Amino acid sequence: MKILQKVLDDCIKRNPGEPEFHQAVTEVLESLEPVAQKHPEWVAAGIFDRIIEPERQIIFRVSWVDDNNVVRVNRGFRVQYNSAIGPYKGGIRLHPSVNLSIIKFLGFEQIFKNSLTGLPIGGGKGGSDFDPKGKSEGEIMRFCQSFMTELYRHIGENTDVPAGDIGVGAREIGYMYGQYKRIRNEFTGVLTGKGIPWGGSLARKEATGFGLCYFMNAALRDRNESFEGKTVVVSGSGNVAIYAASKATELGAKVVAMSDSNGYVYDPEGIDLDAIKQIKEVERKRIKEYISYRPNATYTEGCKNIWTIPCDIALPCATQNELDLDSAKTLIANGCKAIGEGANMPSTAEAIAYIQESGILFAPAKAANAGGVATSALEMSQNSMRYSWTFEEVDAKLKGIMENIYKNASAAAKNYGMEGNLVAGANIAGFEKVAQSMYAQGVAY
Ligand code: NDP
Ligand code: 2IT
Repeated sequence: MKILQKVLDDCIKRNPGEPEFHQAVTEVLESLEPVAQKHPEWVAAGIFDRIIEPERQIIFRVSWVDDNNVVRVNRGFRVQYNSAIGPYKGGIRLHPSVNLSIIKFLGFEQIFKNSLTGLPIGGGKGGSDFDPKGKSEGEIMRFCQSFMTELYRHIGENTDVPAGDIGVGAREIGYMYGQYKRIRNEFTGVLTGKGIPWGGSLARKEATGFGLCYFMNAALRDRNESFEGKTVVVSGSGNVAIYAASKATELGAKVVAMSDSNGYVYDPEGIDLDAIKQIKEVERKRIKEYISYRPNATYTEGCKNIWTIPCDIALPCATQNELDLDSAKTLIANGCKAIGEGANMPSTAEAIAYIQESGILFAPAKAANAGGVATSALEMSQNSMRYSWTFEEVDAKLKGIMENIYKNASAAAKNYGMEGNLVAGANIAGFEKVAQSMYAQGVAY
């Protein structure tokens, strides 16, 4: 890197102790070096220095009372990263590992992902170190209400529109939406991932997983391949994983393994998704329960070794850095031909370098998992129109968006002489639109 090395060095120095954030920024700036060379006017306008700095970062106290009447305190975050092309948009994550580094890496990636969708949404992310595991329904509700009691003043349908992420699904969005409405006294599309009877979009729940498979299908088609007859391993068993597994199965593949943070199940006859949904969506239990539904399946404690199961296609759909160099080597040695990232930044930088060198298809998160936020933007459109589309209408739009993202990321890679490199292609295609917009809007003196 010639032009952008200093931008990266300064960023790392200025944001100490934020490894996930450094990882995300390093990857993006490395891919953008040829763009900086081609656009000296963007360098002169400080676009690169500005895009890595969040427009606004909000950190707040969330206090709530547990079932034993004990006062508990968590930390809430909302990073409003970039609003050049639309209101800040991105999920809220509830997980004990949440800290500023994680929210910033997610918010930063969201800028480019949202731009890739072709829809008018800026980038943002939020969350808390609250651990939903083992909490009662009442505790979840009181936490979500308290979280929104602070967050409401920073968001709005034209300002910042949060949604779900790890630990946040329709239940949590419901509690947050109720509290927003109570405080503001307005019924507005301020959150997405809402329940269908109160302004949610059909197919939003399925969108990230379905979108991942639509993206992979387009990329496989370009290589005269498809899901038909393939063996697939999906990590995670949450929202993204379940609907990725469902669409992969519908497209003719056999999903043989899924996981949670405790371990993984291997079912050589093909995962029974109704059983997974019952365990995870209805009962909110651990994946090891699966073996009581399927006697021929096995459960292994520890989630990392899921990548030792031979497969044609691997879809990491759990969390960041879940697929490291060793896992990448094992997958490829076992014959894996394609990896599609459903989670955000699930592969380490070393794993990505190895996978790309091997020449197999690698679909990066920013492009491949953009279907969730794209459908959130469709939910915003429907809310603005006070109207709703059918499942089939939303699903068809989602499919078109994912195919377009594949086309645009491939074209950008080719334009810059890196044909087939979807990491560079997605970063460049996502960046260009935001850069043009920031440039056009000028710098405030
Ligand atoms: P869920 O909370 O529904 O599911 C998360 C799954 O990942 C669970 O199986 C969980 O296991 C597992 N998991 C979470 N954290 C860890 C960890 N530290 N180590 C191992 N496993 C873990 O979340 P989603 O399915 O919504 O999100 C999954 C990924 O997809 C995340 O990276 C998220 O950012 C990304 N994503 C989500 C979108 C969405 O629309 N929801 C859109 C685009 C990306 P356990 O139950 O044991 O915690
Ligand atoms: O990472 C993501 O894109 C999401 N969690 C979805 C965000 C959204 O606003 O739907």
